[in-house]
Amino acid sequence: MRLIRRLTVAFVLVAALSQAQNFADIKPSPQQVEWQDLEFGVIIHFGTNTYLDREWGDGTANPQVFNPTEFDPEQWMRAIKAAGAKYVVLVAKHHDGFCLWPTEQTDYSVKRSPWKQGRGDVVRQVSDAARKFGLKFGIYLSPWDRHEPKYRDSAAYDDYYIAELAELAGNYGDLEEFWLDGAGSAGHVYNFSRFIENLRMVQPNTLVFADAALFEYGDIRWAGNEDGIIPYENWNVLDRHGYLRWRPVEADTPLHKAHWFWHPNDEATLKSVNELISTYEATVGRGGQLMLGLAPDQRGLLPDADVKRLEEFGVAIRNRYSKNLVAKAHVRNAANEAAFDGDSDTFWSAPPGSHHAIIESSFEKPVAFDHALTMEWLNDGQRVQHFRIEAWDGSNWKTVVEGHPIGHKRIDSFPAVTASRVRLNILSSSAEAHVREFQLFNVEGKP
Ligand code: FUL
Repeated sequence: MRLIRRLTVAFVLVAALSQAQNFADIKPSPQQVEWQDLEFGVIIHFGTNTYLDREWGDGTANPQVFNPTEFDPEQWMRAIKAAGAKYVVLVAKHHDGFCLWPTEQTDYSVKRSPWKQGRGDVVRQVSDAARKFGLKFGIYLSPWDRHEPKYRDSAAYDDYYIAELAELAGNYGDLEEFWLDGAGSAGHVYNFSRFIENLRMVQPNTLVFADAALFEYGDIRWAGNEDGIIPYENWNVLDRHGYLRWRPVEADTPLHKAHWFWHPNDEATLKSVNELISTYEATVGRGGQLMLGLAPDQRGLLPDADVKRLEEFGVAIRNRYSKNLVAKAHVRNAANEAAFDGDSDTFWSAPPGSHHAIIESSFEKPVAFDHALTMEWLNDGQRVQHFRIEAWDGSNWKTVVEGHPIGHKRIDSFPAVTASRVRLNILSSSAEAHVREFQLFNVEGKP
């Protein structure tokens, strides 16, 4: 009898453990939910490369070249805020191995530079400035290190990297994001699990960014290119050889085409406002995060032209998406209001257990619109799997947009449509849909 009971318990356990995961059951962590709401961050590259017209330093640069004359990270933060970004990731060490903080692990750092007679700490000043401006702060610490002799010995280098990481994770406050970059590392064996276990000991809430192939347990994945575009339908759950994980995407791209670091006479590579708007719409507008690369110059300031462009970009995005016709003019309908109120902190739920639902927004007078913005409440998983935005032409519902994922945010553009009834038709959802926002805009100003 006892044996049978034991066997039954064992069977139930094995059955539970071997149950296949289902995409629809995977949910984000609270930290991922918070991070996805940030939508737009920047990554800052500054170091010996800035002084040597280089992108990838070979690790031989003399630390004496690092000598910013007007270093002022608050100037950076003002421009970052004006652009509308919400978090800042600083490259504390790039592939050349030069450390921007006075680490105890090597001499190859700001300690050997003439800047502040070797007593400066870029990481300290940048993290302080970010927080002063209400921006979250994170770190990039390049695994590939072209200077450190220990790099040739995997185990010794793991210890070195972990010691560097312990300094950064322990001394600069909460880290929103930790960037693991795979560039240059092909063939090198790292103990990534140990890196992250050590990080998590002191920073349990940090989200780890990594290329899906580099570190399988990362919290955020790479978009797969540096062009500022998510070129596919974007779902948050990723299948990695048999296990599923909520892993939202971050798309990194520099403000200057193909340049992460500052270079002399580089004005021509500065992206135009229109290019930045397209980038925004192809990243944030496709449910991902935009990570824009910024590069202070040899003074330690963002160049004036970059500051101006960041401001122009921020103004352009605010102008495009501040006049939401739905919240402004639709006829109030208490049942669906949470999706139409312009407030992304509220959300509308379809009836429990439903797999299909429609919410309609109507207007006293017809409105013209050429962009739609939809947001799904993802805390309980990504549920919408097929939807249409439809406009009433007087006798029929005409499809304006048809798509599959909505996700965190989705921006669709189309030739202007004029209608007094518009609806979000959720054709299929894995469980009842949750809609944070349904918004319409007339961006081009055409009737
Ligand atoms: C890449 C690096 O190789 C680039 O230099 C830059 O740091 C970019 C953000 O990541 O992999």
